[in-house]
Amino acid sequence: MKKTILSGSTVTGDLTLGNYIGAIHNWKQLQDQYDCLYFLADLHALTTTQDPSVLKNRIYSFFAQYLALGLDPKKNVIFVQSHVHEHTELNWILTCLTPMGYLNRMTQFKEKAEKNIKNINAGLFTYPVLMAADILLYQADLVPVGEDQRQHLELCRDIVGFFERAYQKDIFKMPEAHIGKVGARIMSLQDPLKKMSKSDDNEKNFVSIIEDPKKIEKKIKSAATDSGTEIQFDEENKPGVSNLLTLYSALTGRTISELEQAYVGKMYGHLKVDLAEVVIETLKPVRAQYDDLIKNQDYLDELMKSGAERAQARAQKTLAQVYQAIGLVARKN
Ligand code: ATP
Ligand code: LTN
Repeated sequence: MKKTILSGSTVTGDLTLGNYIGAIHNWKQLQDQYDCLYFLADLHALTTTQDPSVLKNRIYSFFAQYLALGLDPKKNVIFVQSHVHEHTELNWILTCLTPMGYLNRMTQFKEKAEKNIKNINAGLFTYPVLMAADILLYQADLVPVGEDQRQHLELCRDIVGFFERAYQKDIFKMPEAHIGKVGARIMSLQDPLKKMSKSDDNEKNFVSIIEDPKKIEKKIKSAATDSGTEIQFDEENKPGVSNLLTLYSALTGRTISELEQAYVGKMYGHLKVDLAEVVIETLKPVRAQYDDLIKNQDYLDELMKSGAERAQARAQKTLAQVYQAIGLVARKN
C-alpha cells in the first residue's frame, strides 16, 4: 500500500517562487512513489476579502499552474476544495472539539490579523481547523508544506487526539508534516527577514510563476542585498544574499557550498544576473504550458470534475464513519 500525501495552496495572489520551491516542487517529486491528492484551497481564500470575478479567474489560473508546474492529473487526484462539500462538514465537527486556547497560539493568525486590521473575521481565527479537516478527510500520512505550516500540522495532530478522547474512536490517521530541506522558507526579495508571500502588497517582494521574464529580471536585480561584498551563506548577517543562494541552489540542485566556491571573488551583481537567468529559464516552459492550458477552460472544467469525483468518493467514507461515531443518524434512502 502506498502512503497517502495531501497538500494544497490557498487561492490568493499568484503562485510564487516560494510556493514552487517550498511546496509544489516537492509535490511533483512525490507523485511517482505515493498516492497523492493536491487541491486548491479556495475556501481558505475567503478569510481575506475577495472580489468574486477575480477569485473565479484565479481558481482556473491556479489549476492551470498546478498542471503547468508538472502535477500530472493521471498520477494525482487534483481538485478544488469547494467541489467536495465534506471539507466544510468535517470542519464543523472538528471546530466543536477545538479549544479556543489552541487557536490563540497560532502565530500565522497573529501575523495575518495584524496585516488585516479591518477584517479580523472568525474564519481567519478558525482556519487551521478547516485545514485539519482537509487533511483528515483523506487519511493522509504525510503533508508536504513549507516551514510556516508546521504549527498548523501540530494542531491537526492535536485535533486527532481530541476526537479520540471525546469519542473513544480511532478513525483518523495521524498525519505528519513533510518539510523539504532546501527552500522550506524562501524569503521576500526586498525584506529578506520575512517570508516571500503571494498576498504581499508590495509586488517587488516576490516573483510569480507566470510572470513576464523582463519583470523577473528586474525584481531579482533589485533584490535587497547586505553590507560587505562576499557571497557567503549566513542567514543572520547576510539574509539577502543567503536567500538568493537558497533560490539558486533549490532551482539548480547545486549545493550552497558549491555555489559559494563558484562565486569567490565575484560581486553580488554577478550572482543576481546568473540567478535571474536560472529563474527565467526554469519558468519559461512552465509559462508556455500555462498559456496553452488557460485558453482551454472546458478541458480544465473536465479535469476539475473528475478530480472532485475521485476526491469525494474518499472523503465521503471518512465523513460517514465520523457521523456514525458521534451519534448522528444516517438519512435513510
Ligand atoms: P499567502 O500570502 O496568501 O498566505 P503563501 O504564499 O504563504 O500565501 P500558501 O497558499 O499559504 O502561500 O502556501 C502554499 C504552500 O506554499 C504551503 O505549503 C506553504 O508552506 C508554502 N510556502 C508559502 N510561502 C513559502 C515560502 N516563502 N517558502 C517556502 N514555502 C512556502
Ligand atoms: N493553509 C495552507 C494551505 C492549506 C493546506 C491544507 C496545506 C489549506 N489546507 C491542507 C496542506 C494541507 C497554507 O499553506 N496556507
